[in-house]
Amino acid sequence: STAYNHKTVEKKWQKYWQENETFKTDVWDFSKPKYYALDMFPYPSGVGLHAGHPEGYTATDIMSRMKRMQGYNVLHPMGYDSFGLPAEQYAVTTGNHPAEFTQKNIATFSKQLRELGFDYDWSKMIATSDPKFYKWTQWIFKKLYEAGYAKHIDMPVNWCEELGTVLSNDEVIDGKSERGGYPVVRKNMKQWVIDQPAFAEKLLEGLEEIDWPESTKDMQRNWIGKSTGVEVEFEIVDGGKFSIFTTCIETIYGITFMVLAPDGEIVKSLMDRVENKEEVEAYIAETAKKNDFDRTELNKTKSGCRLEGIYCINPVNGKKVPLFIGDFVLASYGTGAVMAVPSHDQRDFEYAIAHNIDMIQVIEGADVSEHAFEKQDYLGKGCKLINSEEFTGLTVEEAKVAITKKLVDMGVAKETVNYHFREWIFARQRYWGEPVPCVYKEDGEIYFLPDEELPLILPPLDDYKGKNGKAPLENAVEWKQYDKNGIKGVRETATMPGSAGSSWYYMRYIDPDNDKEFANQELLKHWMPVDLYVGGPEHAVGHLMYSRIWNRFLYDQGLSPVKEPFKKLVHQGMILGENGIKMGKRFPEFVVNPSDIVEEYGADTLRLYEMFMGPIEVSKPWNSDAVQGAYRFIKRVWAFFTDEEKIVDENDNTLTKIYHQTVKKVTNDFEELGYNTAIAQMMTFVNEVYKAGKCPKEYAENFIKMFSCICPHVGEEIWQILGHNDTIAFEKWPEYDESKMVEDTIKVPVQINGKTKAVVELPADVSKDDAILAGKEAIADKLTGNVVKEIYVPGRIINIVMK
Ligand code: ANZ
Repeated sequence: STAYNHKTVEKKWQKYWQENETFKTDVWDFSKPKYYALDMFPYPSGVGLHAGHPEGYTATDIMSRMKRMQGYNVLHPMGYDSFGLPAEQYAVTTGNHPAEFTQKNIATFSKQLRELGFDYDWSKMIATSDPKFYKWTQWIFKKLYEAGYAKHIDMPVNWCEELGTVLSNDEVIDGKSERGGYPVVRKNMKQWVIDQPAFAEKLLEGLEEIDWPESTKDMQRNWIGKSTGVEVEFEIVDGGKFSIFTTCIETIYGITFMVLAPDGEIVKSLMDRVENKEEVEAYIAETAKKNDFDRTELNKTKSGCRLEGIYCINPVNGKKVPLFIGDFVLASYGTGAVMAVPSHDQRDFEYAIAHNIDMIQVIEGADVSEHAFEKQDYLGKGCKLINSEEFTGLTVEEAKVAITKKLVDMGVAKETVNYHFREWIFARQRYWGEPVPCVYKEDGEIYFLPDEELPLILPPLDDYKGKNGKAPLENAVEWKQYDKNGIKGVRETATMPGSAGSSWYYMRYIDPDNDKEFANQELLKHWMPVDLYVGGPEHAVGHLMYSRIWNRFLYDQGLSPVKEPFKKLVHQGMILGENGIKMGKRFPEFVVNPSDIVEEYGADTLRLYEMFMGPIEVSKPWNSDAVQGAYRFIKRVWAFFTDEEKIVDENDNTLTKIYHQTVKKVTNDFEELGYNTAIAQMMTFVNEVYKAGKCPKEYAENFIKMFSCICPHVGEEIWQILGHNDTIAFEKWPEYDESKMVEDTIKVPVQINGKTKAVVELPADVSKDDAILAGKEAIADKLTGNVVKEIYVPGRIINIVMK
């Protein structure tokens, strides 16, 4: 055979696949079961692929190749999440349209991806910044608006007066703008948002039916932050009332003060009654400088002040309770007010110490002089109430029920659920995103463009930089004016966030050229959900939550056939530098460029190496020596299986057992994405084949089919050398026979009176008499007494009982 040359082999097969459209999926072919394998599509940055990309992409590639051989009609598409900041920055500095930069990068990425030999159906490539695509992003957003889930409402934002713009939390440092150091305040402004809490219950339920990592499901549950409790109304002395939300109603006799959110409505309504108005106003102004994150940080000092002269009444015992404000209470959560129980809530405890307020312990079981005795420490432990009138002596769990009932019967309480999950702010003051397709009419009403006017295309600008921090689209003075069919107004100039297109792109791949609907319903019914989705864990609560929301919305509208879009999810681990340090911008010396590896060793080596590094899910360091090891293994496979003399027609059964074991292990491991262990088994098989010196043709061919999923170029080439002239991609996946892989001998301990004296190797199907005979032979020199009993436990033990 000739020597292995990765360059000629890989070029040849990439050309073949492209010319023959080998991996083009006929989505209308419903005659086979479907399999939809999806990768998280990349942002086409200026630097091209990094070593982390091929890892997840190879994982789905192997799966899709196996599924194709198993008789599935496979959809494995690729595209680009192509709106975003780098392209916009390029446009600002060069004055060129960001689409130019984007297209150039897409071309580079696509070339690199083709060089890795993935089985993508390139005819279905999409890019979120393509108007043909974003027409439907706009259309779905309009649907969300019409259904009441997309809203234009007042939201607290970080406002910088000097820059005249809204800043994101990470652009604000210590109440000042990162750029320029100007003061930033929290201010209510009209924003486009999507009402995520409206989907909270459905999202929680949906998690039960999908095969996702438990840790990711937990992150989503925590993010949604469902909290069940009671809302209780408190009368204000001299008129008025307000409600609090608590998850610990059992502590109501321990209230010694109340805390209101400084920026909430309740405080506003009390302003003309407070005796220390100046102090209160100053504190409110102070609070406006902080974001929620700083406010709720656990170990910050609990600042605030009293609302002098204001009291409320505890409904369970009629006690007069003083009111305070404190920034740890958020206006946007629950009712924006809390009943403070310093003995049983650490934040209240610290606030009480700082403001010199009494404490009353109401749950027994710990000393509360240094620290609060909190619910995570008393729940479910049988702790009992004290200092709680008729509820004293009840367990916490009993008291929760009884006190709630009392308050509900009094007509001052109701059980409620809150979610920590907030509105998803859905607009940015940026150019390179989907324009929100609406107009603010002269009468102030919002008008969404009729479907015929979609896509609303981004107008090219002379200057892509927003003036005075305003949205860049404000520069499109003419475009901004709308006057059509009697509707006059100005267009929205904010654009959608990066996560808009990626929230539904997986449906578009199924029918990417459809200009009548976002995707044909019959096709969606056949192809959804995605069977396997692979991508980084950093998307656990962002993209993966947004996608579930958009899909669930479309499902509720009858436009998606499934409640959950991604049936099985797998996160790939990070590829670290040689010394275990995260690769990337901070450590450019450790960056491994996949194209360099492809050049030197070939894509098959890179694929094999990345899959052999360890389990997909874990992070692992790059190892250049192991890259060479992968290369050597391919050469070893090549040398044997392309050698005509070694591939034989007769089967002397030397390899039968290892062959069936290999087919079984590879099939099962592939199914679970256990590629490293599957490869280890293939290596064992190849060792055995070398030992045997020849290999039956059937085994050789079936081995190459499995091997070709990992190393498709060399797999195709060997397949051809074995005498085939068609692609290997649609060959039938090998089957294994359990009966052919049983061990033919067994090792059995031989005992005298229960103590092991020797071990004998016997045929697996040995008879009782033969086993005992062999056992006695092995210990003949020790058989000195009277044998009274001979026991054989098949396959396990031979025991000779002697006196
Ligand atoms: C009294 C109490 C006593 C509380 C006790 C806890 C322990 P989650 O689980 O996050 O829902 N809370 C309510 N609204 C708040 C707001 N807007 N800002 C800050 N804190 C708020 O937490 C609910 C608990 O957080 C509520 O139960 C309330 O304090 C506080 F021993 O009420 B608790």
